[in-house]
This record gives sequence, structure tokens and C-alpha cells, in this order.
Amino acid sequence: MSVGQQETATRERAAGPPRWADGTFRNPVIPGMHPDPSICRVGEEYFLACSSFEYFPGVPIFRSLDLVHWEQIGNALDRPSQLSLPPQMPSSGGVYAPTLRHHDGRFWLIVTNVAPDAGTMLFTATDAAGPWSEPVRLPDVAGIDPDLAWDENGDCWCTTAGIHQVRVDPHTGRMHGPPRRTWSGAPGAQAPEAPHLYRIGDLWYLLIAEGGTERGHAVSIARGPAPDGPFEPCPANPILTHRGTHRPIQNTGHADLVQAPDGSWWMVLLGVRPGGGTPGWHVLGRETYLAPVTWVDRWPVVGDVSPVMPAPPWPPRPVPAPSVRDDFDDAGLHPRWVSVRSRPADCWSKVTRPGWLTLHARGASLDEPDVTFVGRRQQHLSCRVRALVDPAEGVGGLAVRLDERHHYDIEVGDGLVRVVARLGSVRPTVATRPVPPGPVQLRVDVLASPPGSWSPCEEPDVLRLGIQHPDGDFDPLAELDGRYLSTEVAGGFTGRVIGVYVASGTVHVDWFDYEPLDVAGTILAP
Ligand code: 6LW
Repeated sequence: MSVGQQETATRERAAGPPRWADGTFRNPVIPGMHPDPSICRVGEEYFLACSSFEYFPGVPIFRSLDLVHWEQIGNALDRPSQLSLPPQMPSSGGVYAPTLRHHDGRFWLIVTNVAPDAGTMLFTATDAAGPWSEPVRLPDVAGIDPDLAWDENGDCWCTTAGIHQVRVDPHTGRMHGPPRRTWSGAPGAQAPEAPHLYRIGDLWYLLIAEGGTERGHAVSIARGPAPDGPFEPCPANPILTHRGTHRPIQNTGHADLVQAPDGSWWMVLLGVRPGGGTPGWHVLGRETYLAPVTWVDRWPVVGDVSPVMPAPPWPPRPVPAPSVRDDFDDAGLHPRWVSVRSRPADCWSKVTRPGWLTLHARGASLDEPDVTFVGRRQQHLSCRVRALVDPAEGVGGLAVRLDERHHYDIEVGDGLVRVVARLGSVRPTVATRPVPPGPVQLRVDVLASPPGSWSPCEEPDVLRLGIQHPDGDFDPLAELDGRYLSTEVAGGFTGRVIGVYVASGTVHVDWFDYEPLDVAGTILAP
């Protein structure tokens, strides 16, 4: 088979059959760092938004026709005038917990940007793919996780973590009166947050998360006669939690509800997949899961949240399979590509060397808040990433990033390939290898520890960083323990992002491949 035929075969394999040919679907429905999902439906289409923290562009927007297959159609905040993330803003700062709604013929998106001089901001769009408006600021609305709901009088209620509530003018951002504390979940439970308020029938429901976004995470609900209560807690609270269980999906919480056209109800929520020994390390960040909801005594009952789920009672409506290769031949960048804090127009180009992505250095490494980095979320527990990097005018390479203090890099320049591991306050160069001038294929294999091989200190995965030779041989320079690029080690709210960067001068990247693998290292459908 020629290289071209091999690539076509790989793409065909990647497309795969509709995912519930066997009557099941796989959770998470949006893998990788896609936390705090908020969902709404317009006719037959569902739309979903997630948090994006220090990454730019911010707030990925997805579309689905069946709740299971999701396609990223854009990022709501894709201009500096909408999203400013200054270098002094720490990682895991930035954009938290959107609420996405459709009301009065428009999409409404409200978020908190926790960067200095930012705060609560509201955006609107007629098309969820964009363009989204300039921000309307709500300077007096304090607290993260803002929700928007409209009552039958057209009044707009903004509910935030705490749980606090105030009526607002969504066009000007002004509050009507002071915020008041409303139902705040189980007495003594930490972090009542992630509120969403819904009118369902003649009752108002207040859905919240509590227990914190770690292993104690839970979803609870209350109901009342009016948007501001008084609220009566559900006797079965929490209506969802995996705390204290051996379930493979943990930290379940931060949920939102949606009704399908057939009248059935569904919940989207965040969860994580810890791997390795104890205490368990999750490396992909918090991901988006789907669960069915039924109603008993007018209270929602959440179905099982498992990796393999019974399919919804409608046919699958798959979306185009993401391509394995981004060959940087078209103008612009696919919305899945993100940069750290900003992506100034003068730090990247697709026209300097047509068919290549050209990156110009700012910060001198991934330790710097303003590094020139273009990456995508790691979405599979095991995967293989390769990039063809030409260092003719600088030094740069391929990196797996958790934050500034936790990343593994393989870079090429000055006749050397080197592997650098940034682990908190230490930064060893783990391996070096001379290479002849010219483009080099850099490769990272992420291999999850096989299920069933558990021992108390086992790592969640290993990362092999090396050179892919043109004859097809992989030359691994280093094998590193993945736990150091996990949320349990690094802290914060994010997960891994894998991409290309430049540390000095200018580098060019011809293509970037991302291939999901199974535990045996075989290429899978994405
Ligand atoms: C978010 C909070 C949470 O604001 O984590 O899981 C915070 N829930 O509701 C950041 O994603």
C-alpha cells in the first residue's frame, strides 16, 4: 500500500460504524477536558458549551442531533475583545462554567472570566457557531457559575454559586435589587455551585452541584412555586453521586437538563476516569457524560452513568469523524486548536510557508505564560501523536501540557532532539540525541495502564517520547510516568492538551496526527 492508500485506510477505519449498531453508546460523549457542560435544544438540534480556563479561543461549542454524537462547531469567545487572559492570570484561571440557553430567537451564553478586571459576562448569537456578540458585563453579579432563566413575565433571573439569585437586565447587565441567598443544598456540604433553574410544568426546579468537583461531587435538586422559591429539597438528594464507590467514572456532578423532542429527559454532567493505583490519577481533565432521566413523584431520577450505556430510543445521527491528520493546508485553524492565554496574529501563520503551520517564539518555553503553543485536548486514555517539525530557523517541538509547571516536551533544534520534563520545581533534560539537519518527525505515545493490572502505586499511564524515522521505526528517547501530568498532582481544573510549540526563533510544522489507541497500542476509531 502506498502512504496515500494507508492514510485513506486509516481514515476509513477512523470513521467507523454508527456508534450504537449494538444498541449501546459510549460515555463520555465528549471526551477530554470538556467540563461544566451546559446544554439547550432548538428544534431537533442540541447545543452544548464547556469551560475553557486559560485556553484561547474559549468556550467550545458543540452541536448534536442525537445527544451522543457531538461535533465542535466553534468557540464562542474567539476574539481578544471577548476574551482577555493576561500573562499574570494563573493556569486554571480564565473562563469557568458557562450556561447556554436559547430564548427569544437567540442563543445566550453567560460565563465568569476569573481573570483580573473581567468577571461575569454575557454573549448572544443567532447562530451557535458564531459570531458571538461583544460581552455585556454584569459587574455587580459576584460568584462563579452564573445561570440564566426567564420567567413568564419575561424577567431574567441570574443564579450563581452560593447559591445566590438576582433579577438582571440581560441587555445592560444591570441588577434589579440586591442578590439574595436561596436554597444552598445539604446543610454543611461544601461548594454549593453550578445552579441551573428551570420551569418544568407549573414548578420551578433548582439543580445544583455540591461536595466540590473532586471525589465528593454530587448533584442535588429542589423545587418551588416560583423562580425565587421557596425551595423544597428533593427527599432523594443527592440525585447523583459516585462518591465512595468503585465506579470507573468518578467526580460526577455539575449537571444540566434537557428534554428531547420525544418528551424524554436527559442530563449532561462532568465526570473523570481515574487510572493507576491509589488515590487514582485522572489525566484527561473532567469530561462530558450523558445520562437518562425519568420522573417519579415529579422529581428527576438519574439513570446509571457508565462507560457503556443503553442507546437512546432513536436512530444514531453520527457526525463526521474527526480527521487523524491536520496537514495545515487550509486557511485558518480547526476550532479544536487552542493556545495558552492568547494567540496573537503575529505569532502564527499559514501563509509564510504554504501548507505548513509557522510558529514564531514569544515565551522561551512552556514554563512561560506567553509561550507560542497550538494544541488540542488529549481525548483518549491511549493515543499516538506525531508531528513533522522543521527547526531550520529555531527550536520547537511537541509537548503534552497540563500547566506551566507540569509538561513533557520533545523538541528539536541546533542539531539535537531533547526530551524535557517539567515536574513542579524541577526541570530535567531527560534525553538528547543528535539529528541531521532538516524536518524531524516527533512522536509521543500515551499508553494507559491496562485495566486489571492494578497495584497500589501503579501509574495511570506512561508517555513515550521519541523520533519516528522515515523508514517507520519508532526510536523512543524517554518513557515517563503519566501521573505527573494529572490533575491530582498538578492541581486545578484542567486536563492534558497536546500540541506544537516554539521555544526560540521560528519553526514550521507540516502536519500533526492524533490517533486513538487501544490498550494493546492498536489504532482505534476516534
Ligand atoms: C466550576 C464549578 C466546578 O466553576 O468547577 O465542577 C469549577 N464544578 O462549578 C471550574 O470548572
